[in-house]
Amino acid sequence: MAAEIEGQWSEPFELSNVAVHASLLPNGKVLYWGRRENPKSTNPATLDEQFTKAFVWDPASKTSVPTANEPRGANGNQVNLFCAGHSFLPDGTLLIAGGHIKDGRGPNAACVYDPATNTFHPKASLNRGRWYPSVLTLPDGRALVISGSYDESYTVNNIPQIWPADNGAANPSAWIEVTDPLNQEGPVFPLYPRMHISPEGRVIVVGPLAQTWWLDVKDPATHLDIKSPVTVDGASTQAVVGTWANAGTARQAMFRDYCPSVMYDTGKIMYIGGGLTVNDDPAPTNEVEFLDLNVPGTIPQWTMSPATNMKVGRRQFNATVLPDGTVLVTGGTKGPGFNDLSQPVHLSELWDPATGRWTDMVSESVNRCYHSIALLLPDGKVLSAGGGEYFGPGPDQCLTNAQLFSPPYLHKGGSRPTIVSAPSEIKYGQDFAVTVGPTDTIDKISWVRLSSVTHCRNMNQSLMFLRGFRQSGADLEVPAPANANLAPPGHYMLFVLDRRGVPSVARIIRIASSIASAPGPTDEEREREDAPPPCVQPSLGEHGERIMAEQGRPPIVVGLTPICPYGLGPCWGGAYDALRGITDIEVVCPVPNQTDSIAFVYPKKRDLLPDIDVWRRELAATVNASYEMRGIEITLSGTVTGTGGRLHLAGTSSQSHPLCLAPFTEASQLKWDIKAEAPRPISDVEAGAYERLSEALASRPEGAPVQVQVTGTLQKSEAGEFSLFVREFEFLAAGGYEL
Ligand SMILES: [Cu+2]
Repeated sequence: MAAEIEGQWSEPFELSNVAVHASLLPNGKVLYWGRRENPKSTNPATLDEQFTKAFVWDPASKTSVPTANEPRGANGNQVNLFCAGHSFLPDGTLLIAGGHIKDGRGPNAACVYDPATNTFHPKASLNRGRWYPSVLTLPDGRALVISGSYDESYTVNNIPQIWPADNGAANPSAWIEVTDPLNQEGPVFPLYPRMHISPEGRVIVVGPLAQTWWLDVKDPATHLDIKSPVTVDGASTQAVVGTWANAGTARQAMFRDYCPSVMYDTGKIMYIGGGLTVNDDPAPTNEVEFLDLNVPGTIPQWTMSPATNMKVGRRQFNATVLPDGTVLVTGGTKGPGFNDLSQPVHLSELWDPATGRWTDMVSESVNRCYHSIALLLPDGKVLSAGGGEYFGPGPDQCLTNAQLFSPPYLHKGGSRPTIVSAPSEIKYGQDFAVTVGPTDTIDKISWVRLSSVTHCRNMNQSLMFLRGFRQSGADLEVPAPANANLAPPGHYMLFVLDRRGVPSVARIIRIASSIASAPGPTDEEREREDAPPPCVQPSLGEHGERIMAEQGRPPIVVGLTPICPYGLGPCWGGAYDALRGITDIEVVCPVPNQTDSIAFVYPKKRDLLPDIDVWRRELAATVNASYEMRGIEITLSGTVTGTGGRLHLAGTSSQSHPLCLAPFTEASQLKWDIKAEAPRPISDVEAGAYERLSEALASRPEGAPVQVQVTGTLQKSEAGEFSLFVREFEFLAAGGYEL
């Protein structure tokens, strides 16, 4: 078929590394970096190198040059920016937060890349490390960083931060704390949250969680930061910034990870594919959900329909908004599991907002799955690159190549409209003059933010149309975006399109901000940076300890296996949300045990015998097949009796008849080794617990009840009978016979 209908891919060509991270710079070139210096190395130690070799690719010459220096943190140490988050600041520098020490353990470093000098510069350190954080540029030109994990248990850094603190503050280079969402009944956000700015200036978090959340940073009346008081150590009160609110809408396709969300027009968001579906063959979805934030006075609701679904379900893919407002998806895998390279999707699809339908584009020649990128270039083509660079695939799947997609609009014949002149900088709410080619009739003008993309997540992508322009001959009078909520300050591509939808080559234009970029730390500040700044709010780990102490009762332990290969820690946000949605559960400890892949919950009713079938169903209702519930361990108190050679537990409040007890075996072990995909070995003490209890019962004086607290795995037979596989027990003195 003709390229006019289905576009065209260039031949693959080589970059200087695997483009896991890529950003379109204000100079029209592309900054990119991978995981390590030699992506073809088979030495696993190289996966954790502690430096970054970044490159700048020039679309004109198709060549890459290294950056002039390598990034460092405020303490002067080199930093690996693999797994960082990044977004452009108003001055065109790229703010980069976090990175990689080990899988799960991000550094607390932050830096900027300055395209004018091709150099990295350190900025003040973050509160804790961040591996897989998201960064979003706010309407006031500051940057918000959320999530990312800080240790090898993948504990999420749940305290977001904003940089710089305040343009007028004494130490403008400092980060400030944003309210921990857990303090306002919010979630533990999963890694790389999907976020956008709404037309009225709020932050909206649309995924991967099903539930949508708002963050208000500024008071709309005063335009000052909202200060939320936080009680520290039960006594003094300090203020942190921002207020979280449940948006009152959830995506109907529920928890969907490793997929993109796109703001494809003012206040219009689409959340595309991802996650896994619930059926016998869990595969990523082809569903696409839409949220329109433009209707004032109503609570926006997600919608979806079979008519607007992609042809192919996929995850680990990219979505790129094109100058005509269409959205291109490229790459990904359609197989079950985290990143099934045996079922890659090479077909590209293009979504048209006018019809709501997807059209098949030509297929790319190579896999673009986990750790791939795609971004829009000023010439209207899309750069698709990368993939690989994690434990698992061989060097042949660590892809240093790239391909360029020319959308159908570049194959319509005739000439493209041209921008002859345009200002390099404009101001909010003011018209600006653009000169186009003498025969160009302009139908639309689009304003596309420069991409900054990694892990299916383009943190800096948005498109709006500059509507209401006037053309007189070759002269256009174009209204600038009315305010910074619609287009945060910084650099954008201006495209003019003719009636056929053919775009010009873009001009990159800056829209001014009232805020200047803050300077980096002074030498004196740098010396203090070895210790991260103290946090006002507790870490996730501290939260967990407090909740367990407050409860003062044994938790129910839930064995959960995530589909993601790194374990429960990095996939915890979705599980936490889903466990909170289970009817029987009152409280979920916000920290899981990464080592044994278990979570801790507290039921509404004491002595509850959870029905695991119900719990599994209710879990899947929120997170689809993203986690498997392996089993449940409970702790019950009661009287042990022996009938027919078997022990029973009686007298617990929730049971009408005694519960069968049984010996603990490896089959009933909940603790799970995710790497070995097997239960952890059980100890002799655990294996002998039932026997010891039985002996105790035999040795008791005639008629004396044995009061015990029993902990073990609960199993439900097909007939609906419960058994408890005794892992440990403790004698209770009260009311019974003390052994
Ligand atoms: Cu990664």
